[in-house]
Amino acid sequence: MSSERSLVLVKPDGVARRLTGEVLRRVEAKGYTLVALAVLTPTREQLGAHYAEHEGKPFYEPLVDFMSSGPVTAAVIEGEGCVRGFRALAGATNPTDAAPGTIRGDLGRDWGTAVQQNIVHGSDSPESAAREVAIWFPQL
Ligand code: IDP
Ligand code: MG
Repeated sequence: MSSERSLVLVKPDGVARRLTGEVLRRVEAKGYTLVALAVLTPTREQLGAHYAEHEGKPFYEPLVDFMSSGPVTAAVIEGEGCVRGFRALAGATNPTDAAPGTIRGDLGRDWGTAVQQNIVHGSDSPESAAREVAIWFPQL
């Protein structure tokens, strides 16, 4: 019995484009379980904690601006290997390079913005997932 969990976000571009259902459909079709779900507009403080590793990078301020620009759908998913598995579903960070068949490859593109608008976030390790779940779902 695995209880590996990952933190998935449908970013403001994905929510605005009505892609939450499409993202969750792919998560469920893959076989992962939805453990928690919320729609909220994150604060800059919350995003500062979530993206602490990127502080100081050229895209950091545009990233926080973008991520706080509107509602996101936050989800905790569960299943053996789901951290790596969701990253595979999401595809490469740059949506221009992301392979067809992936969320970013099928649904994303470069819009010429300072930060890549790439529809989803997924935790990059089980340790990151634990840290991120505590930020987005402190009740879990
Ligand atoms: P990830 O979301 O694939 O894990 P990270 O390197 O953690 O990618 O970067 C976080 C987010 O910051 C990305 O999803 C993307 O929106 C944005 N980003 C990352 N690198 C760049 C860049 O070089 N230019 C513009 N935006 C970037
Ligand atoms: Mg990342």
